[in-house]
Amino acid sequence: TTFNIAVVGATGAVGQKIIDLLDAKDFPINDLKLLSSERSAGKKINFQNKELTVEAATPESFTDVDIALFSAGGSVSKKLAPEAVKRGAVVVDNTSAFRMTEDVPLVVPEVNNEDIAKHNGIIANPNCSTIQMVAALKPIKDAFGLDRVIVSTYQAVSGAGNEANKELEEQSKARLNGEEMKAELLPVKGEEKHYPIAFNALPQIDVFEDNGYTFEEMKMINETKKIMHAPELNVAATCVRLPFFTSHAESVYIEVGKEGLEVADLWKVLEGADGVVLEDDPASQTYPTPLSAADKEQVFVGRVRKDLDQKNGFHLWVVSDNLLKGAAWNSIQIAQSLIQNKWL
Ligand code: 11C
Repeated sequence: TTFNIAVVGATGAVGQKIIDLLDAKDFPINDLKLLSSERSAGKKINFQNKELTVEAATPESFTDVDIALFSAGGSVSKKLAPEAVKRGAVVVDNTSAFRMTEDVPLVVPEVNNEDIAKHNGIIANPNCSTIQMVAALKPIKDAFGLDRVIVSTYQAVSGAGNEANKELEEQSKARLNGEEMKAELLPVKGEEKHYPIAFNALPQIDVFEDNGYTFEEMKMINETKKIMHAPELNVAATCVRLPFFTSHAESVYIEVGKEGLEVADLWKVLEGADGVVLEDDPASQTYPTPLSAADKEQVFVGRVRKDLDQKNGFHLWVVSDNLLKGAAWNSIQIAQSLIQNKWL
């Protein structure tokens, strides 16, 4: 059996990766429809030796579509995802539009695949920095329990889209040429102030909430509890943007539900975990970095250490390609699961 697939946001950073993966994974496609905003409509994209024209997305675009993969921003999803569902499509939404909606499953297949079965037409793909963290924490939680998570992130500019990559490149060139760096986009498009990202670190990803946390930080907090079915879990996050293009890195402090564990106990469960690769050997300076994780689908974990004071505390370093496992690959995995389990 083959399926009619629509990609909404086909010209964006994530959309491009989704199209690449549909090809690389031999996704069972009957018809592929590439959709975008008016602005990008008309662009040509090659797919399996065919030149496809990107069309402006309208409600009617979803007639006869089986699976619609959305990554064109929250406002597009809010407007068009219900239209797609109305026309019989199942939506995998890569924006924050429906993640915390009660009857919308929020899924990382390695963590809560079975939640997909409960969908009512929309399945949400979590935020990139959340996905890689819960993929690493799930096997630990299953084996030992998990009481607390405190995470600090080191996030790539591509999380803010292709335009942010361009801004980093232009600022870097300007700085190296002794010219003034122009900051017009980061930390957040449309906010009052902008700061250079090149040669800098910005402790703001997305807008501030009333409680002093940014929306990115609140996404990590709320989404982690929902995906792990752990409303009682203590989670705190500090999200920081750094000047590299691909992969988010995270320093994660956890308190597990058991005392007396050793690093080797955590290594053991991480080694056998789905979608996780352990790269941890201080003696040979082995640990993942944003560059080493780029273009790979897995979540890489290193620097596992016991806290020196807290008996159930451990520290981990978690790195993954934010556009692949953090976005496109997780969406494709959800779509594959929908098909394999007959949950469409
Ligand atoms: C970033 N995590 O790195 C964001 C991008 O909610 O899907 C993903 C935004 C989202 O800027």
